[in-house]
Amino acid sequence: MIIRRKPVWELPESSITPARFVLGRRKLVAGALAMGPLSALGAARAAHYDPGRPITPEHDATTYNNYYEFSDDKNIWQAAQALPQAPWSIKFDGLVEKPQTWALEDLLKQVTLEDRAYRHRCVEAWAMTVPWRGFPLSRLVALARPLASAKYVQFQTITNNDAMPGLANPVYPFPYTEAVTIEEAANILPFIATGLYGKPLPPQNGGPIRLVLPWKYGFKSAKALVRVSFTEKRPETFWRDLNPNEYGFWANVNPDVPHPRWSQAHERLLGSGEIVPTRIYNGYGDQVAQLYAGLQNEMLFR
Ligand SMILES: Nc1nc2c(c(=O)[nH]1)N[C@H]1C(S)=C(S)[C@@H](COP(=O)(O)O)O[C@H]1N2
Ligand SMILES: [Mo]
Repeated sequence: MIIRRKPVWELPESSITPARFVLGRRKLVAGALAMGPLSALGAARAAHYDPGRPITPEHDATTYNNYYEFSDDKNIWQAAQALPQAPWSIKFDGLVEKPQTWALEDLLKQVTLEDRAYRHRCVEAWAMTVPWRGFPLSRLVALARPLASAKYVQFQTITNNDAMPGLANPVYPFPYTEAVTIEEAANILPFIATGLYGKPLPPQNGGPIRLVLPWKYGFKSAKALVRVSFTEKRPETFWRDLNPNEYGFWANVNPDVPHPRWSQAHERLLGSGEIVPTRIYNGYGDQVAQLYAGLQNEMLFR
């Protein structure tokens, strides 16, 4: 039996399904919040949802990072401080009504920030639970105004050769890109983060703006976004380009589908070091499993 549970972060607007990316959604959300008991709390609602695990200590989440533009080492947080966080702009292009480039501060005037604590599961079998601040990806897509022909949303990371020494490594197909389907982008879970632990998103975690897809392996959550493109064809993505046998397009978390070189059954929590069982869709199946109905012939879990 499938029991429908409340979305994991228990915000009132989560009952609104953004089936269409319309700008009116912002008003709807504002209206729903105004009626709800949390309206006065604004962006400081972190306590109102329960990721079901302790929040990872901030020190661990901000000093143990994957960011190959800097290095394939986890210890990049100091080097990442060299990446200028402003001025920052984001380009929307491809199958859109009109290509646009937004200054980040102008884009942020168009959104309502909220806090969401999400579990994050790296494909390497470590995990963290962090309080992001940001806004739904569906809102960003609405601002980009895609055409009806757009089937995929592609995300591209900055390439700053002065600040990012890892870009010189010819092994990797930079720029780092990732993508989701337009249906995935319309789901309530995907998030665009601009903050972490109530602070601006630090450069090592993808500041000033990144993607967060909590039901997928962490590599899908591209950092330091400078371009969002809409396409009809499935775009190539960084890790899949590097090794399509090990890293696919869908990359949904599943403990029963091992990586070719290791098990995905368990994960190690940053901070405590505790080893806990991994859950299908990283425990977010109630929100996202229906996105994959009829796609069982695809490599959904790698
Ligand atoms: N641009 C870019 N984005 C990236 C990566 C990267 O190397 N470059 N690594 C990914 C991987 S593998 C993970 S697990 C997460 C790590 O995010 P964190 O460092 O904030 O924990 O970022 C993802 N986004
Ligand atoms: Mo990862």
